[in-house]
Amino acid sequence: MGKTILVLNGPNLNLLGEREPQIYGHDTLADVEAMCRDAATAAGYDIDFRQTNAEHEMVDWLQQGRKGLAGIVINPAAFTYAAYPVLDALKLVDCPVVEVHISNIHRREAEWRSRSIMTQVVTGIVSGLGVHGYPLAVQHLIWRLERSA
Ligand code: CA2
Repeated sequence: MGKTILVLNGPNLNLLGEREPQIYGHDTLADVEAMCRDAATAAGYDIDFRQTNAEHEMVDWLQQGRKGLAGIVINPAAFTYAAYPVLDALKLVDCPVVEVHISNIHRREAEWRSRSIMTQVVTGIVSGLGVHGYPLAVQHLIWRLERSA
């Protein structure tokens, strides 16, 4: 198994830190990338960190990451709720996948936000721990790998 953890971010997360800080906090996506990188490099792993607003690009990245990755962390953002092509692509990967949401999607005002279609195929989910969920997910993937080695 490889030593790279792919961290994928869905639509609008490029604007993290600029809007709705009461829900998503003040950290930017660059801050999140640095947190993931710190968690990974401390254990000898690499991070490949990406964000896209395009569903086809997310599908392409998952297909490319089908084999050889240590793990995937994905915040599908609004793809969470209806992006079946992303769901199908997630089923193709051969590594553990952690779904991350910055907010607690189960206690949001809009009920539809709690219904993730991705949860049925991922290894696990972190939701509501703010941006700290990302490095925690990275650490978990490394912990699993080191334990099974
Ligand atoms: O809590 C999360 O991480 C979400 O996945 C964020 C998504 C939202 O659609 C999910 O329900 C929960 C994206 C939120 C919209 O994008 C923003 C980006 C920056 C600042 C505010 C909103």
